[in-house]
Amino acid sequence: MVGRSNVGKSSIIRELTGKKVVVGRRPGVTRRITRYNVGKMDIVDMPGFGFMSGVPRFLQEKIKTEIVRYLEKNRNNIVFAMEVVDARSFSEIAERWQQRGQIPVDVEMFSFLKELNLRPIVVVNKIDLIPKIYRDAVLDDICGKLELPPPWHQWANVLVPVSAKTGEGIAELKKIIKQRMHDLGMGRYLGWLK
Ligand SMILES: Nc1nc2c(ncn2[C@@H]2O[C@H](COP(=O)(O)OP(=O)(O)OP(=O)(O)O)[C@@H](O)[C@H]2O)c(=O)[nH]1
Ligand SMILES: [Mg+2]
Repeated sequence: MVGRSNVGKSSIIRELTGKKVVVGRRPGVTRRITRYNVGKMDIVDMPGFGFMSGVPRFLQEKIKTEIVRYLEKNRNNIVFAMEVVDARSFSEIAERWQQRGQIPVDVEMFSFLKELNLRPIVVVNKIDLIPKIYRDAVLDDICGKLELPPPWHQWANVLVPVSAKTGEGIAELKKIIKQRMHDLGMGRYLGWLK
């Protein structure tokens, strides 16, 4: 489970597993790579990359390097990755990076996950904060930035809007996870997912 700080990675793990996962209001709550055992598998909660309150910049860089190294080292043992983005702030932050001529860190991470063959699912969290009439536009925009040609509906097995707060979309996310696991012949390891 990767993504910028404060996007709701830990909250989603809590929703999926019912485990007591520490979440928090400020970016930088999860500071270490944390494994939650779910039967024969682990769900791995990563620290967020990008801004973290009270964490100096060099340490933020160090955390990003740590995440990249972990993914490279364990690529053969990772069934798939989930990259969480914040529905409300993703586009604005990405545009700020693009204006500076840089590739947004979450866009870079998405390519990296694909390169490593980790079949990333993009979980667009905090969808509760987007009024219903704007949701398609927001999701199309996120797709475009990730180089998945819109409309977003055609990526329904890659990108899923959810709210860890209201539970909206969690059933769809579970469906995608189940499908992936079945496709890989790993359906018997799904006991943890209700
Ligand atoms: N409105 C809303 N808030 C959410 C949602 N999911 C998480 N939050 C809130 O967002 C904040 C961050 O949640 P976390 O789950 O700790 O986020 P994280 O990505 O694990 O953060 P780090 O560990 O700091 O990288 C908390 O205050 C959550 O309650 C959501 O779907 N909607
Ligand atoms: Mg966390």
